[in-house]
Amino acid sequence: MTSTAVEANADGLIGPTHSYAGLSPGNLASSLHAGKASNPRAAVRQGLDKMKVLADLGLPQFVLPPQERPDIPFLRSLGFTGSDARVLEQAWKDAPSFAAAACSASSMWAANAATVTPSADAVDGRVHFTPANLITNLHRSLEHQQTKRALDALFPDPAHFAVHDALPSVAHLADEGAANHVRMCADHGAPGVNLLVWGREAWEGWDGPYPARQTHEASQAIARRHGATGAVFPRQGRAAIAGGTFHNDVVCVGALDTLFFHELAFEDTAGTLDAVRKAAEGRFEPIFVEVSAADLPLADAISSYLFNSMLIQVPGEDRLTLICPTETRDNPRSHAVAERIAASNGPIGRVRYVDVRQSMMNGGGPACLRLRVVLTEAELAATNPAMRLTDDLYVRIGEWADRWYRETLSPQDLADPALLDESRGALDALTGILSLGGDFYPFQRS
Ligand code: SUG
Repeated sequence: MTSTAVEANADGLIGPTHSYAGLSPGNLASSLHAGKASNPRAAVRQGLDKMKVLADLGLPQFVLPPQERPDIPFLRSLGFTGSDARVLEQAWKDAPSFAAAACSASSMWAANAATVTPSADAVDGRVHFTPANLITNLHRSLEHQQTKRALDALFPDPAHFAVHDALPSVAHLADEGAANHVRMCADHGAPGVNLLVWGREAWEGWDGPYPARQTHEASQAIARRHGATGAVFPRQGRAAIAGGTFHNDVVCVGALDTLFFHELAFEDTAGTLDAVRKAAEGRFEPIFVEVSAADLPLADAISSYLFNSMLIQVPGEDRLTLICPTETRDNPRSHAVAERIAASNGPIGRVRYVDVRQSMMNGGGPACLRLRVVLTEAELAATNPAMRLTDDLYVRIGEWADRWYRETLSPQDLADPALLDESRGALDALTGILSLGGDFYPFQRS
């Protein structure tokens, strides 16, 4: 059955502790910028401006609040005691790597918040969400419980939405969410083909230079628990992971009938395309836009994030728009590919560039910052309106950020107890702005 549906985006609002701590091996940008000073105020503004671009283009846009950082309950669970300031101080002294993880603003990358199955693809006719356990990286493994709380706030009605718990936090079920999921379809409300891309098998020995963050078994478990139809399970290219492709969305993006990807994205390209064609048979004819390594070496694809773009259908336009980071424009090879594709007669008709440089320095492009959620009219009406970006909310969040966020933050500043107070002050004020109630964050409940 086909219904009218739209693609909405929920973006992670960048938190006050945004920093470059070098926490993600295999994410080359994170390693390259480790130790540099960040600008949290510019970062949150860039993310917010990107949300506004999408809202102004006519796509429903939602805001997911940052998580409480530093994560004092996590540090307490490691045996640090005393006042919150003392817990932070001792943790930085005795266990600095854990302290750094506890300070990361990484929940901003909402593509990793969850895997989403739209109601058109779920046997029970509801929208399903599984928050990602993100167990490959310590700092990210701290996100999923609060992510569930945020998704529950945004999608409150169980008649329409099923927000599951994360998969068990074990290496066999390592899951990175929608960053490894591409949905293709004739139109958003029609049943789709869901590519759930994985990097390793749970029981295989993995000997790559960098971690493979998603297991085949995790992807299968998510499809199973969502009652998802039309699933195919391509393997990520081993060479892509070895070259720094820590998520499939670094080398691949899809929308509607179009899959745009780098030659090295899949281990078995022909087999993957064939599986997609078969799954789509009788419903739509997939269009594959493949970029060769000769035209764009993998290293350029990764540093410029051509594929970590948002591929969207602007209401009223026939062809798709690709929303790339400015790094794509600044890389001559990527820029040439992007412009050639837009100038061709293919499915992508326009390229736009957005500045999300602060996030990019940690390996997070425009597509990383958003979670796509296909919603029917009735489902859209059942979302929490207080979390939807309007012109008014855009202004209010901007003023809030100017009041609470620092303009410079070095990794050493993360140990500053004043930052703990500022972050909590900011989040407390934000719960008011987004009408999240007075017990949304752990510090509000203790
Ligand atoms: O998980 N970076 C994130 C970037 C996530 C990008 N998301 C997608 N591709 N969908 C990660 O590696 C770096 C944090 C630091 O080093 O301070 C970080 O977590």
